[in-house]
Amino acid sequence: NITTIEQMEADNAMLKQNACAVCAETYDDRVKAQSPHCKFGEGGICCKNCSMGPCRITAKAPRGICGADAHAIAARNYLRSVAAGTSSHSDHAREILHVLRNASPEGNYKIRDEQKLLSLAKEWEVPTEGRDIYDIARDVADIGLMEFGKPEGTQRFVSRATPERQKVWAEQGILPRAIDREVVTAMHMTHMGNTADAEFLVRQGLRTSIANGWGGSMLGTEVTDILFGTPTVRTTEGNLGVLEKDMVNIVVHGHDPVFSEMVVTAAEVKELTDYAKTKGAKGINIVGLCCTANEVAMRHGVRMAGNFLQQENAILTGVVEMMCVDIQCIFPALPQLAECFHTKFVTSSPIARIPGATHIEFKPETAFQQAKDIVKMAVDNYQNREASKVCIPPSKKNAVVGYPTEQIIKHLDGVTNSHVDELGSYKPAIDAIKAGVLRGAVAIVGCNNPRVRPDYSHFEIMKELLQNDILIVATGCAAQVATKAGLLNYDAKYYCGAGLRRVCELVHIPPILHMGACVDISRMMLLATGIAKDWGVDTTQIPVVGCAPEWMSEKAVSIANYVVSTGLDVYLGIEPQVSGSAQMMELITEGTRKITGAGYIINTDPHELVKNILAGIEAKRTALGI
Ligand code: BF8
Ligand code: SF4
Repeated sequence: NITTIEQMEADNAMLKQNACAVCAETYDDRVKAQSPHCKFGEGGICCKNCSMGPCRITAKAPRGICGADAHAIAARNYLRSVAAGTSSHSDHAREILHVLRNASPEGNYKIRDEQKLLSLAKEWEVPTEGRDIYDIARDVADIGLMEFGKPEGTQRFVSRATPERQKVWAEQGILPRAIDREVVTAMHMTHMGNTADAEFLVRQGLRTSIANGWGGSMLGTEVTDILFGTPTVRTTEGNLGVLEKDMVNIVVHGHDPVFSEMVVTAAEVKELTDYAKTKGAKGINIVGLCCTANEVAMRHGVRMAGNFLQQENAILTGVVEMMCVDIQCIFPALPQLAECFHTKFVTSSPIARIPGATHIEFKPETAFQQAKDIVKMAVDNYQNREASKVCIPPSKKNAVVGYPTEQIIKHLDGVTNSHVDELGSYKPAIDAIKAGVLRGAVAIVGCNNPRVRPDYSHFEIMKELLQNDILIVATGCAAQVATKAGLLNYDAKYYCGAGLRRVCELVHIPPILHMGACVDISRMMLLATGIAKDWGVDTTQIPVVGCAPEWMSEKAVSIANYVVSTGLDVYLGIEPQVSGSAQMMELITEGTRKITGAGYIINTDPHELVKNILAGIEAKRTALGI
């Protein structure tokens, strides 16, 4: 029994009424106000990189004042998106590396996965013998931080890719140097008067993106696991129904677990839960939104209130005592909306300051005390809730989450005949693909987006792929669509084709594996790489592809580029903003194939996109002779 898209939309409509009742504006009002969208922006052919402009390309004016044409302008804008996306994931990782560097047994942050730290230390040749774990952590953090600005060499994690991939990157001149170097080079290349040849801008986009996927994001994932524990399989719930009528509800929203982990810990302090009871509440209910939800669900089973386009809806329930946010994907509209209710809106990072918010700058040295103060503030706000404004949609679903590569391998080991086969390999999955029981796998990732019917594309694509015996791995807001639908369940096997169902039963997994937040798409790159290595081929040969049905952010542009760089095709349900240049459309769909062996396939109709995906997977199978 899955929640249909119509049910989800009925919940939204109910909350919209709540918004109207308090005269609050929501994103759909602003979509109307912004429609129709600017055609120049949509096509990527508006340039304001210098003050001779802005210049817009038309049939009458095919060049900007400096002479840049549509191709140069669209490519420069596109590369700037990749640079911004790479910066976001990488700066997030850098913050966490600083926390690791200062971790101590007496401090607020400790090391929860020593094994993972030791294996990274080994990979980076940091001495471990007889050393204190925190000294090792400091050395590892220092090396990690050097990945951002080292004067020579390439990203260390590149050595984790298949040998064929490393060769491609080297031969094509897209091996990423220091992370900051690639971002700065991208900004430099796009400054007025530099590169105007679209192909070279696209190449730098690939290189900058690898500095994300095989640099910043991978560092972020590794260090988050070291500090907060590598996720394990656990059960939780998702959708707005996880908000509780008689509890103090705190929503943690954003991406950086350094903040949310501490809030989750503080909410468990007895003194505070007792305090909540003195205020008439049954307890404290922490729930997550966006990627923060994925992070805390995978490590603590904290329930997930929803994805990107539900951030306003959470406040519209009227039962959120506090929404506290860290970085990325936070609507600047939220403080104003919170004012229509009793909700306190708290920002915590200098990276994301929003007018109207209460700003409490979160510092690792004082983190626990600050988190306790924040939770207390929420508890104190419980008495201000207005009964007449309360409206919680009942919808919620059980979800099984927490499948990093370590857990996938563990499950596969469970079905391996350990007398004959080696443990710790993807071989059972490869055998199932070779036998055709599984046709392949698709990584479904990314946001939801009001440019299309929100969540619908995800939902349709997921259902159809499952029916066609395609295993799905999911992260980010896409994973939360699966959660809301009820597809992250063992029972979801009933929506699968016979082959996939058998695999789910044998390995004891749901047909959609929740691999985490968007930084954790790095885990997906390691998964594809592990499969390719155990198969004895390159990543570009295996029947595994990426799909972002409703992507919206610059992070997503960077991700799509590094997935393509890794040799995996990316199926997009939203068109990148380069359509004003035929050359750019050709470069992103076909041109990159000559560089990395992969490219985009774009189709805004989800049913057509599924057909494209299935054809792509079958073509890979045929090429492999299976
Ligand atoms: O990094 S999927 S809306 S929350 S950008 Fe944002 Fe998109 Fe959601 Fe996470 Ni990813
Ligand atoms: Fe116009 Fe060229 Fe300046 Fe862009 S860089 S605004 S195209 S003159």
